[in-house]
Amino acid sequence: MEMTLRWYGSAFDTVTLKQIRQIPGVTGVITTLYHTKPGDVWDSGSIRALKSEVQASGLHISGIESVNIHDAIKTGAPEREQYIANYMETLENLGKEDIHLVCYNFMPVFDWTRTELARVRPDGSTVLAYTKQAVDALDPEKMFASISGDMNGAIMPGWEPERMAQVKELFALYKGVDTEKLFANLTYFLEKIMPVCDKYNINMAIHPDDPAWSVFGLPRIITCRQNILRLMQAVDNPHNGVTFCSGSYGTNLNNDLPDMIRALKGRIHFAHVRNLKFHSPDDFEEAAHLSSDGDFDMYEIMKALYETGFDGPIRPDHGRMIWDETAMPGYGLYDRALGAAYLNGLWEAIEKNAQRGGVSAHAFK
Ligand SMILES: [Mn+2]
Repeated sequence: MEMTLRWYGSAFDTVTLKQIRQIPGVTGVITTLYHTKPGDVWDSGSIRALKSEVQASGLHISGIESVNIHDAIKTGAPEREQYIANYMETLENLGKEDIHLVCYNFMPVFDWTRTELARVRPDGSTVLAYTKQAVDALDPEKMFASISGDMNGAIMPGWEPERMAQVKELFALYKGVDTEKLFANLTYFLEKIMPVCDKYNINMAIHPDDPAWSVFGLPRIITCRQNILRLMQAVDNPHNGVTFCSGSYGTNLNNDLPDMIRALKGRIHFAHVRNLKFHSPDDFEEAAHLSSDGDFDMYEIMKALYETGFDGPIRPDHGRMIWDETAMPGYGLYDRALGAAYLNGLWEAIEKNAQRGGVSAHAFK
């Protein structure tokens, strides 16, 4: 396990590499070329520049989140061949720069969906939140406008204004695409790119849909144990793997998170670990990482990762906005740093307990 933090690049992120370097136990960043659009080829020069900037800070690039997938690939349009070729070129350029992990998602139109970006919690912190009632009452074309005022000036991943300006057209593109078609388009894409992944040892790590159910009538497929295992079997190559995101799979209370981790043994290449607090199955908010602040048993999640031999990058996920920080919602420094320290503490305890065969520490004195 390597503890990392997501970083959007110096042109976009309020958090600096120097600050990340000073979080104890964090040795890498998960980053991206944030200015690129889905379908663009990432050139070697830009990848190299990003890599040297990160290395100059004493950190390294542990993986990419994300190389986004063009809608032609998701909808299975004829132009997908060109966009798959572009994607393969990007993977090749990343592989040549010794980058071996790519997180991506396969959600139509909207990436993650939240109905509030700054819900106030009892301690005065603010968090992202979701209520089904608010989604049901909302015209999807107005989704962006309804939350954009709370973005603190940031461009949020998957919610780029130019993309949202075309929301109507995007919905039209997905008209004939049901869950089976979407699944077939995903396996088609993965089968095409696996040879490049094999050649450069690149682990593809699909991020779950967030929330883990259909919104606005759009198909969603990466939502539960059954579906993700089906994908692992459909393209049965270890480079076809998973980003295990507890906060996304966890939106559906039917998902048993430690059980899913065990079922995905060997295929989890990247982990996002965070906690949620539910007020009802249709109303949840993002809590602090601590088990006691939300509804997940974070110890059991980390223990399942440890026991299945997980050795990839892990990162605290969305944090609360605390201590008067102004940053992209979910991506401030302070609460993610607290999350990293907490997850590192859990890991140390689990690891030492296992290495000592469960014998209490005083036996070694
Ligand atoms: Mn996540």
